[in-house]
Amino acid sequence: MRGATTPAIRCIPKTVSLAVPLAAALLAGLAGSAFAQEAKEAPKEPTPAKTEAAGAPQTYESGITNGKGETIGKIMIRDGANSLVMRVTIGAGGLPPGWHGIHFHAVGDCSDTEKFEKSKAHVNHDQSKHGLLNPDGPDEGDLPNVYVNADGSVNAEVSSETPLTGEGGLRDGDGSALIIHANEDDHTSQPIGGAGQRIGCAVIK
Ligand SMILES: [Cu+2]
Repeated sequence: MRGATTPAIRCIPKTVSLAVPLAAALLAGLAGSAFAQEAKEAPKEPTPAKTEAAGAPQTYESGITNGKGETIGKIMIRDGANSLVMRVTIGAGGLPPGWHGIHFHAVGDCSDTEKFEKSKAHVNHDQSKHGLLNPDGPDEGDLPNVYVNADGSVNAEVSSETPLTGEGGLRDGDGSALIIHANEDDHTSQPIGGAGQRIGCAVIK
């Protein structure tokens, strides 16, 4: 009997030793799922990073096309902090040196590169007169002139209160276009301050 009992007793630790890793594995599994639960619940608490992301300004970019249909630069539009003012950055090359009128035109179509007439008149032009210096202006398409350097490059930043979204906004159904004119805008005379031909166009949609 002793001979038979001893191996049986010896067997117990072996069984236990097998059961321990199994139990440990189960516990580890439970602990793992508990951690997973905790990780899933953690984002419920507001974090400063999330708050910043929600309030981050929207940035919109679009290429500027010249009269030959070539891309000569880009515009970047960014919502301002109070969403009333937006910032427009223009960077381009290959333009005639000197002052140039730029405006928001009513339709986001730059496909007719010869004249860019598909972009139509200024945004909401019928609601007020053209010109930042006009007592009955400005219209919502008006923007300050930009200066092109001797090498044909331009880097400018302007701001506008024209709404980006909603009816009549720059990004309404048919969009709008930022047009670069051949000449300086006098910001007084009608309809476009003598700014002349349209030589550059960027779709805003
Ligand atoms: Cu114009």
